[in-house]
Amino acid sequence: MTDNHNLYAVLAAGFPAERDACAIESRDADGRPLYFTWGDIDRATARLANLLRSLRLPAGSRVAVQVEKSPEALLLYLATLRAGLVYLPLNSAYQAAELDYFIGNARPGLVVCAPAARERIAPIAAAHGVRHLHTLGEQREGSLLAAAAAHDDRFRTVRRASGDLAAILYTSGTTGRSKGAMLSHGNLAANARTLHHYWRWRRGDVLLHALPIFHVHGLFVASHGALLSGSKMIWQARFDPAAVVRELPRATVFMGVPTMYVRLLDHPGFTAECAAAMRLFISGSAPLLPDTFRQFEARVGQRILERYGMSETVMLTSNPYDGNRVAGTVGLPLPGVSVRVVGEDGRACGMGEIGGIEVRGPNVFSGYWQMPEKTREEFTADGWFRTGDVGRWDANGYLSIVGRSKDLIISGGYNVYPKEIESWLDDMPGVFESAVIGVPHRDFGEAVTAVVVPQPGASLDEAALIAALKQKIASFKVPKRIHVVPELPRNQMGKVQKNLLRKRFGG
Ligand code: MLC
Ligand code: AMP
Repeated sequence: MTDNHNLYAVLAAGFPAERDACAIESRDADGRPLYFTWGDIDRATARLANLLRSLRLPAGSRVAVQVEKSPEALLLYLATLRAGLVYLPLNSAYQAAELDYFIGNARPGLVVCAPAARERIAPIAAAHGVRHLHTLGEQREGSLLAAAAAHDDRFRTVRRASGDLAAILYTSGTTGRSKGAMLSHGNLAANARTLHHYWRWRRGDVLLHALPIFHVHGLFVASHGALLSGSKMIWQARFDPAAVVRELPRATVFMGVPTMYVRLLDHPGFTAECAAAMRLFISGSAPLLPDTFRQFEARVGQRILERYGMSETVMLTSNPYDGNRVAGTVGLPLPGVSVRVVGEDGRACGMGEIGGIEVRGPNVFSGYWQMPEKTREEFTADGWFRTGDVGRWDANGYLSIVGRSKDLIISGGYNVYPKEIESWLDDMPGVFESAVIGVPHRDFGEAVTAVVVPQPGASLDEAALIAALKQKIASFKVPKRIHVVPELPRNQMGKVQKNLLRKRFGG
């Protein structure tokens, strides 16, 4: 046990004594294996942390990172923790306008981007007064590692208090722009320790890591689990069902979003035999359809463990490790996490009643970056965080998520905020107004779909609108279909009736 609350120190306490054992196994561009030992993690993060220290950034400075997934990207995250700075991961699909907002809002001291994006990002960073810019490519290229190589490979991990900020994760609200959820070293450590026990992480586990590392799921839940238990990760830069099937016989734990399970089940090589060494498949970030749960059990002979969480809170509930894993539920509150379901009258709901899910615990974030009012709005007077999800308890105390009070679409595990897409569409020439909805989709769970009304006399072309949006925003946010209609259905209050649009265009 360490008395330094720096999350890196907490994780490193779990590293094995055999420093030459493999911690991360990945592949280079030609498919040749690359191995990183626990000693390599210590030395590489020390070099990077020394480089960060040499920049003399003020305490609490943000390090904004938009790079493709690589072992070095994970090392940069760990080094940022080690140096006592604040990590700010950005989805690699974000485009200039999106980056301009995040960088302008967070005002990082350092931006790290892909070498190919340097020209595009440098002016944005400069416009917001960012003093330092480095590049990091998928194959170790770029200025960051070159600069770090000149630094000492020993570093005393900076002391941090439990409440000190470790990371900011941007997540959108129902109105307005994205908000940066501020997570402390203590928030992340509490959740990592809880999941370590709850999911029975053990030495000798092998995590097959195929998730992106710019969101909670891949960066925290998956990586922290393996690091804290001193377990090896097989690192895949992107999710490819064939590559997962190839490596699964050597793995014991896999985490994925429901889309990944749907795609694995579509792969003929995904069989009980190839999963024979696996002890745990975990799903989260979006609802796992009971049908997928059942197909998976029939094929593999194991039940997927579904859990529930969010950027502001990390993990909240989980189906049990040993007990019954129930399709269509997200299980029980994790130890130390309090969850209540609250009706419109403000009273706690009993079994079977539907209400808003509110949570409290050491894992819950302290607020949104520089948005005290938004923070106040999302917490109740007695300190519970309103998740914006709507749920129901069953007779055994399992929680089901039955909807969302926030207008949010979850597509393949990525959140898309209709309001944001509507404002981009409304700015397009010839568009009078728009409504964006999620419709059921076999692969992505929900597909972003837009319904637009042309300005009088204008004619709109679906393909041209989609192509124009792709120039502006991350392509996972771009509607898969855009329907042109003469007018949007409205209720007496003038509010667009999205339920009618979902009925009409959801089929
Ligand atoms: C990719 N595309 C998507 C998409 N992902 N479209 C809608 N929804 C998505 N999720 C689009 C691309 O824009 C591109 O469009 C085309 O599909 C192919 O892109 P790709 O990069 O080849 O896609 P692919 O690798 O197949 O990605 C699918 C995926 C990925 C499921 C592997 O979406 C993914 O990794 N999802 C996981 C997200 C995640 O980690 N969420 C955790 C959030 S944390 P085009 O038109 O350009 O060809 C959280 C808290 C919690 O929610 O509880 O965990
Ligand atoms: P994010 O803001 O990206 O962290 O996404 C968090 C949201 O994902 C939650 O508020 C839920 O709406 C959703 N979510 C996460 N896990 C699950 C799950 N197992 N089932 C249903 N929704 C989930």
